[in-house]
Amino acid sequence: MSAVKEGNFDGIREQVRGIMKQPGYDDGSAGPVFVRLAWHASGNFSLVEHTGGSNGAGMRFPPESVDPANAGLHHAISFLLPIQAANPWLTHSDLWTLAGITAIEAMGGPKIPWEPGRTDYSTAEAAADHRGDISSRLPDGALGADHIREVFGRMGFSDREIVALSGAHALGRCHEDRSGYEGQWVVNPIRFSNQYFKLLLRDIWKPREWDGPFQYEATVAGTKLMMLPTDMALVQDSEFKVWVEKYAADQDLFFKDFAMAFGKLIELGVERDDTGFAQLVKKSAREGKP
Ligand code: DDH
Repeated sequence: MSAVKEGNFDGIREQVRGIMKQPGYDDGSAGPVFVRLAWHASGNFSLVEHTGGSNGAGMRFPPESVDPANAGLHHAISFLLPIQAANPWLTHSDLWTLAGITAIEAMGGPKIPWEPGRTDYSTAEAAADHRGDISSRLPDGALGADHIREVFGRMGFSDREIVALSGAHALGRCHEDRSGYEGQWVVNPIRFSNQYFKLLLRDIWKPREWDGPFQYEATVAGTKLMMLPTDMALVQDSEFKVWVEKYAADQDLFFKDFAMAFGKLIELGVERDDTGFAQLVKKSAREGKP
C-alpha cells in the first residue's frame, strides 16, 4: 500500500474502501467489523468519570484488548494495519473511527460527520484512562430495556438515539467463537438499511432451541436470521417501540437520525484544544487543570 499525503483523509477513506472486500472472511466484507470496532472503541465512554471513548485507541492495551466484549475485533484492527503502516502520521483512533463511517457509507448508509484530531495513548496514558470499570461498560446482549438505558444513558443517549444506533445490526453477524451467539440479523448483512426494524416488528421470532445462549430465530426468504434479547427489548418496551415503528416506516428518518447519533458516538470524550488535537485537553482534565 502506498502512502497518502499527511492530512489527506479522503485518500485514507479510499484506502479503507480498497480493503473492505475480503474474500473468505464472513460475507466477503470487513465493513461490518469496522463498524463494530468504531462503536466499541467509543462506547465505553462515561459522562460522569470522563474516561473512555475513541480518543487514545485504548483497545490496543489491556483491559480493553482482553475484554470478552471486544472478542474478534482484532480482525478489524489487523485488516487496517497496512493502512496504518503506510501512513505513520495517522493515529489508530482516527483510523478506527474513520474506517467505521467509511464502511457504513460504502455499504449504502448515510454520510456521517467525522473530524480528525484523536491521539493515541502511550501505555501509561492508557492505564490512566483505564481506571474504574471501563472494560465492563459495553452492553450485554442477554439483558433487557433497563440495562440498555443504563449503558447508553452513561454515554448521554436518549431513547430515540438508542433505537437509531441499534439499527447498525442490519450489518454483520454474531460469531459463536466471539460472543457465543450465532447468525445474522437481516438477509443481506453487508447492506445498510432499515430492514432490522422491519424484521423486529414481524411476528416471526421464536426462541432458538440449542445449547448456546438464549437468542431468537426466524427464517426469512430461505435465510436463517437471529435477534438478541436486547434487540427484542426494543419492541417489548413501548417507548423504544415507537422509534422502531418510525424507522421501519421511514428509512430517510432512520438514516438522518443514525448519522447524527453515530457522529455523536465517535466524538464522545474527544475534546480538542485549539490546535485541533485531543490528547492535551484530556490530559489536563485528568490532572484537574482547567
Ligand atoms: Fe452490536 N453486537 N450490540 N451494535 N454489532 C454484535 C455485532 C455487531 C450488541 C451485541 C452484539 C450495537 C449495539 C449492541 C454491531 C454494531 C452495533 C454482536 C456479535 C453482539 C453480541 C459479536 C460477534 O459474535 O462477533 C448489544 C447487546 C447492543 C446493545 O445496544 C444493547 C450498536 C449501538 C452498534 C453500532 O454500530 C452503532 C455490528 C456492526 C456488529 C456486527 C459485527 C461483525 O463482525 O459482523
